[in-house]
Order: sequence, then structure tokens, then C-alpha cells
Amino acid sequence: MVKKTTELKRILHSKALDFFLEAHNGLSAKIVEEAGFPGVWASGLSISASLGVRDNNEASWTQILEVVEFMNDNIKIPLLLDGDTGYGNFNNVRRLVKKLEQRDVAGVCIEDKLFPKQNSFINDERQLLTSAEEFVGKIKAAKDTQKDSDFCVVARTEGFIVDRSLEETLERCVMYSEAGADAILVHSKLSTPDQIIAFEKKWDKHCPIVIVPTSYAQTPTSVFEKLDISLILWANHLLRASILQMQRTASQIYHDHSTQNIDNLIVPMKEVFRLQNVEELKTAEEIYLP
Ligand code: SPV
Ligand code: MG
Repeated sequence: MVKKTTELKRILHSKALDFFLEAHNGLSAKIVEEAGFPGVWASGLSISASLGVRDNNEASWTQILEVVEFMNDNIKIPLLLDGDTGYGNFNNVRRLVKKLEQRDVAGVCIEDKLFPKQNSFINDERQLLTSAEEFVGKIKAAKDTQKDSDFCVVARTEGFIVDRSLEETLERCVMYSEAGADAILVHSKLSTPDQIIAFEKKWDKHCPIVIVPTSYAQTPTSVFEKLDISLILWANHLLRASILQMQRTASQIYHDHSTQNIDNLIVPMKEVFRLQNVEELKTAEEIYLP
């Protein structure tokens, strides 16, 4: 069986454009896998939102780790953790990588902002970049810590999010790649892929490129295929789908004082049991219970 780390590395380096979908708990991770995706994006935004907190490192890193453990235990495909800024400095990154490897997580993405981070789509002045040098130290620390040479460290630049120039963003990413990053994630909050296209045209490193087309979701996927993008992260869509469905269901039940009119909004109980793999426990009981 191929290791999750090796599979993630293969996906990043394959010629084809691949897609990971977001998940935020064990159940949604399983749903991503069953849909056919080759990997899971463990989104910081989605995990924190599902815990009822903001995407500002309000959930501690060990609380995130606990959720990630449930997610990764429930899937065979690789999981790429959105590790925000690494939850501190290089030393926190080292400990994070150690704990992720102990849990068989395939890789981590860290971004060049300051801790505590702010979500990239919230416009305010606290979107602050760290120095390229400090971030290079984090990448090197992560790569020096990992024991499995296939564990992947994705370096994410928020250069465009904080309105830095193409030149500076490129310069940063060259440094990140040279520091050992296995891939570069270039984020943009524009409604068009213009920054990504401009970046990709000048990017002459072999390091694969990952993008998150949330704000420029209307762009046809063929555009990214031609651009030589390696991996697309659909970063928050199961969270947003579940919010809508839960709101509809809650409101219907509230207004009806009944659950009679919601069958088209919910799955049958047997689907819950299937996703929990109840059958396996029944079989095991036959073997192990007197
Ligand atoms: C996440 O999914 O938490 C991300 C992507 O970091 S974004 O929310 O677009 O910043
Ligand atoms: Mg995030």
C-alpha cells in the first residue's frame, strides 16, 4: 500500500491538474473520499467554523490536531493540513510536523502571515506578512524535522492578499522553493485569476503550484489546466453546503413543529450507519464477543 505522504508527493508532481476538496471533521473527510477526490484539504476556516470559532487561531493547535486525527483515521487518501502560520515561530512548526507525522498526516501548508492569522477574505489592516527570511526559517525547520522524506511542506504566500507586488511575491516564492518547499500555494482574493496567471507566466521553478479558486470560482478549470497548475483546493464548499442544509432543516422543523416535511432535506438513518461502518463492528462482534 502506497504511503499517504508518497501519494501526496506524487499528486503534487504529476503533470495532471488534481483537485482536493475541503473537509472539517471525520464525516466530511469520508464524504470527500467517497466522492472520488484523491485528497482532503483540512481547511483552517472550515474546522474553526465547525467548532463555532473564528479563523483567527481561536482553536488551539492541539484542538486542530485532534480534529485532524479523526479526519485522517477515517480516510485512505492523503490529507493536507492547513497549518495556518505554523501556530507560532519555527519551533512551533517543528513540533507541529513531529505530531503530524506521528498521526500519518501526509503534509502541511504554512503561510507567510503573522500569528494569530486572519482569514484572507476578511478585509482589514491586520493582514500582516512576516518577513521572507523568518518564513524561510519555518520551511527549513519543517523540512529538517520530518522523518519521512515524502512528507510534504506546502509554502503559501499571502503576498497578493496584502497587495504586495508581483515581483515581491515571486521573489518570496523563489526563496520558499529554494528553502525546500514541496509546493507553493499562491492565494488571491480577486474575482478574476489575473494575479495567478501573471505569477504563473513568470514562475520558472520546478516547484509545483497550488491555488484556491474561491473568489475567482467562475473561471473555467481549463484555464488552470493550460497554466500548468498542479493542484486546486476547493477550500470551503462542504462547510457552506452543510450550513445551508442545516439552516433549511432547522427552520422547517421549527416552523412546522414537526419533522414530517423534511425527508427531502435529510438522509435516512441507514446512511448514517453506513458512513460509520456499523457493519464492520457487527462482524467483529461475531468474532470477538462471547
Ligand atoms: C482555508 O481553507 O482555511 C484557507 C483558504 O486557508 S482561505 O479561507 O481561502 O484562506
Ligand atoms: Mg486557512
